[in-house]
Amino acid sequence: MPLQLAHSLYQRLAAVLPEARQQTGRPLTLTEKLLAGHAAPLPAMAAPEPGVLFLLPDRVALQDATAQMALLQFLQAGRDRVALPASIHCDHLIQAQAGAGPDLARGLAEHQEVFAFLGSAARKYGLDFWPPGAGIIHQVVLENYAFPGGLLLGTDSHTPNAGGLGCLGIGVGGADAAEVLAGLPWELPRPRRLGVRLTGRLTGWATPKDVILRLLAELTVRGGTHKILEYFGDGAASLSATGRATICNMGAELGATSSLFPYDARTARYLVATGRGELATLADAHQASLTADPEVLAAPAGFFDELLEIDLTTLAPQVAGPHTPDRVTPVGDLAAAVREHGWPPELGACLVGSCTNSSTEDLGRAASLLRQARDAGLRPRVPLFVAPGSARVARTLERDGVLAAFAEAGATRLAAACGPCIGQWARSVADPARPDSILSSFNRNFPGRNDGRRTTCSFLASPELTVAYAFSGRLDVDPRTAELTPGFTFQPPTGPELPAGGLAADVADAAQVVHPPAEGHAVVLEIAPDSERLALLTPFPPWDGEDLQELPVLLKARGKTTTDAISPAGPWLRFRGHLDRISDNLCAGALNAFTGETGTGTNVISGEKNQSFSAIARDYQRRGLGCAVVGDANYGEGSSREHAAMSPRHLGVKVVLARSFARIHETNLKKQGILPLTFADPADWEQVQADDRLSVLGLRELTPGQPVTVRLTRADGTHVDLRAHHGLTRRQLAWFWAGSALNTQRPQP
Ligand code: MIC
Ligand code: SF4
Repeated sequence: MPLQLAHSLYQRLAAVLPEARQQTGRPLTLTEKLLAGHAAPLPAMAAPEPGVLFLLPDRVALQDATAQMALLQFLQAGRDRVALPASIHCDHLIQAQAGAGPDLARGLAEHQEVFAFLGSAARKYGLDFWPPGAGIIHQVVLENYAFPGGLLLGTDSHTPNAGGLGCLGIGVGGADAAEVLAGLPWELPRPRRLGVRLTGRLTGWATPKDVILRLLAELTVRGGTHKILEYFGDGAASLSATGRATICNMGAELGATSSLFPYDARTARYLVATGRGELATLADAHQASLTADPEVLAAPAGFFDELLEIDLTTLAPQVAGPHTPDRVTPVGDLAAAVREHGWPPELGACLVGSCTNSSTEDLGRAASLLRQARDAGLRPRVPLFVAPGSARVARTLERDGVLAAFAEAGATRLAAACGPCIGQWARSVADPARPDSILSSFNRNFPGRNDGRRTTCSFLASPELTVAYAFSGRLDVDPRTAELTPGFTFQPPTGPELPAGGLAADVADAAQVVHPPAEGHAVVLEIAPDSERLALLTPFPPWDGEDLQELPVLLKARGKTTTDAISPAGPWLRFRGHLDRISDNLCAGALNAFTGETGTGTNVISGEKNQSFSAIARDYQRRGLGCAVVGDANYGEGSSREHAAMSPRHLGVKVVLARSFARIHETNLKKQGILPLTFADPADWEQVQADDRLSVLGLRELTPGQPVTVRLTRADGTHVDLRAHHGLTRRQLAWFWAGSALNTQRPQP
């Protein structure tokens, strides 16, 4: 299948690239080639719009926590089968507690209903199904589905992981996926091109994680918005395919649309190691289409909107955190930073795994440190956890004795799943009231994300450093240089790029993919009418044709408001298929600018204070009122979860007015029929007061590119008018009128 997809794509690239060069009048970057190779003929309903691309992806990947809503929306399109190859991966729902075996058994029993629904939908509509234990979506995609030059959409923000293989991976909300699965082209504002030239070689303790942490320090969590990062140069060529995947994966933390490495011998080596030698041979024959044109590589400045350069030789290992991935400190400065900021120096846990850093190379190199420590008679000072990225990685590492090194060190082996990375962690702590620090090789560290405690200081680093710190046990003791026992200091980690015998081919039965039958008509969709986990969707009502008038402000959020704050995960993942139930978590982690509280506010109609936002919104709804949310900068940063747009929509939020938005969240709001507006002058955020009523005027005249007026009516009846921007294209305007994007696709009765 991937071979066939690749074959037809390479033919298409050969046909369209000369034309694309002619159109632009210059040589092409790799990003431009892949966008041109996937351009859709314009859909009949939309004339060309400046700056908007319509693309035909090659594949779609869904993970269990987002697949439920994506499929519930797909059902509404009334199709018999998905229109393109797609897969479902069960990885987010397994909670880490006692270790892989018991955790998987418990998870299977606890979420049986959801897995049965997803499995039946996969068989009925023609998707591959990867059961719990098979691995984390992005690792399984890298091993099986990603191919050089491909375009892959995934209902998860770390889908760009596939860029490690030269495959353009883009994270989307479930509504986007549902449309693409129903055969529609996918719409993307034309991204800006950010070139990153890598020179030199990584040395000592520096790893690919440090490349992306360096970029996070420089660009921040907003710096990649609406950009595709394209890496090249001899430094890029020196990195392994899985190391490249780490860098592309965490491009999501920059807010980037995607990240991409060119196809070369190292990509081929990974394809061969994962049993796809034929694909490598095919890609070799088309290498010119799968890398930037030589003129671009020779003089990149003229071909990218922005260009950065990193000399890998100068990179030192770094640690990010707490609370945000762009707060980056070189390890050498960490002890001083810990003292200066008063972060808890004691580490409560060290965790290796997640979709970012759980390859055979990562865990093999980390294990080299475990062996050094063992030989010196050392034991980790803090609980150490290890989660291989997939069953296949786990099997390979078992074969090669790597997991034995972790076991010898007393590490708890977790299932090949997301686990503590998404708050699926029954963490036992001696004193829950006492904040501590944890260190992981994950990609996100927002407050409350890992163990549900907002006070835990979560730090991120490479798997190698994470393991080394387990032996110093403290953030203020540099494990690279400290004498951890008389006469012993660590030597830098070492390990093979790929296992000598390739990745193990035979995976235990339970962790194998289930391919769908050729025909799914007779398959019954498993969804109980009285389920508390799954509920069929009722379409959102269309716009009533009126301006939004005098809406109470449900929340004015101050500071970083991630999707983890708008729709927390952890225990709430239970209700990802039940819109009404999950809406009880609405904005439970958002900081209320009026009161300084987190997750609660004042009902301005009844005057009741300290109410949860869901209770307030439900009360306004009972009174027949809608409401508005006011957000700060980069509102909706973090994940692709569309629950952060669907829950507000379900509870009556009509408009979100923010200083700026993260890309996926803004699209999710549009898709679900909420109006996302940005202040023309970001300083106007300050103007919004607790008892203001917010109106949006002139909605009938809403036009792409034209500003709108937001009126704040004060308690004393006076008003202030502000200018705001909406980013709706013509096609997206139709979503707003219809009440949601899906309403425009629904078969009419
Ligand atoms: C995440 O890392 O935040 C998640 C959980 O993988 C999300 C998807 C989700 O919320 O289900 C993401 O990154 O898109
Ligand atoms: Fe899973 Fe964490 Fe990766 Fe999200 S970031 S897909 S929760 S491992």
